Amino acid sequence: MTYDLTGKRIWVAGHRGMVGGAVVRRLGSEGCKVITAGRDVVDLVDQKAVHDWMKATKPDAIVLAAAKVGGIHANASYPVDFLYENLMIEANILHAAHEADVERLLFLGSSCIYPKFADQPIQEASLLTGVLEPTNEWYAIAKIAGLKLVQAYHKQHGRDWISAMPTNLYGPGDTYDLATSHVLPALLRKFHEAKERGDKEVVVWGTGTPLREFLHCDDLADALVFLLRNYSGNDHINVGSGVEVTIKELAETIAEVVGYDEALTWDTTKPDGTPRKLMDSSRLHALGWNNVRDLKEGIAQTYADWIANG
Ligand code: GFB
Repeated sequence: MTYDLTGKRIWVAGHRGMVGGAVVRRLGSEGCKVITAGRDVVDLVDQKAVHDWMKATKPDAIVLAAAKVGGIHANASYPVDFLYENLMIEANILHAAHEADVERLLFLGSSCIYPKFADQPIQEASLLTGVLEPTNEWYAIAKIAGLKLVQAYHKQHGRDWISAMPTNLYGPGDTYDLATSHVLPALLRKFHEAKERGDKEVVVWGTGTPLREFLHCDDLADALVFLLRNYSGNDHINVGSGVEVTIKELAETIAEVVGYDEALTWDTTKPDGTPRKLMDSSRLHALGWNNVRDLKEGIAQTYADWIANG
């Protein structure tokens, strides 16, 4: 299938987030009209507000990038926020989109939907074959419910809606608050501030042994636009980079980019989370997309952006 985006009115839900912002940038060159609405215009947790706004706006397509997201500590500390808010956002938007007859919708999940000990690289078929990683099971359950709801609308109502499951993301517009952020922005900030202050050590969480796969949000946005245009199917699609590093390697690369050359110490009282989550993105590659930037280059671009724009 080819869904022509030209002239389409596309709502990017969550445009103030890192992923939504990247999708808005990417759609800028597609000849479509991008619609955005801040929380002051429509509160996505409020069913009636979403319903009324959707009925009045009637987008042709939606990229559902709105979500309550955060790093390992935030996920483990605020289970209600991660489960409740994400369930409400996705249920409200999907149901209102059905009632407004939205023709295309792309829902975004996360690689943490897969079992903690899934075979690696993780195939789409691993979903629901084992127990989840406890630090983020609340978020994972919400995202699994979201992708199942997309499948349910597809199955029961023939909706041409799809889901993509990205790996760990980074890039411009990320959260740099150390209590809630993911590892990559946290370490950029920690090393940058240590360098500025002349500190002799930086404390990094966990053992440094977990493996993570990282993808730049602008590469993700490119893949999402590709899927919106070219993929129509009931199965969700993994979107990874194939670029896997240990947290120790990541920390060393970030220290190098920032120019911090003092000691790293490991706080093993902090959780490691899942030991490894490398996605198998061969289905995406077979569809025709494989366009990932080098990790160190992406980190350097992200660092420069943060210094320039905060
Ligand atoms: O990025 P992160 O918070 O998310 O942590 P997850 C990745 C790894 O980096 C963990 C370690 O092993 C952390 O212990 N780490 C080291 C740090 N130093 C730091 C630090 O200063 N801050 C943070 N945040 N981590 C999240 C899930 O898991 O991944 C979400 O909780 C979501 O649900 C997201 O799926 C993509 O990869 O462990």
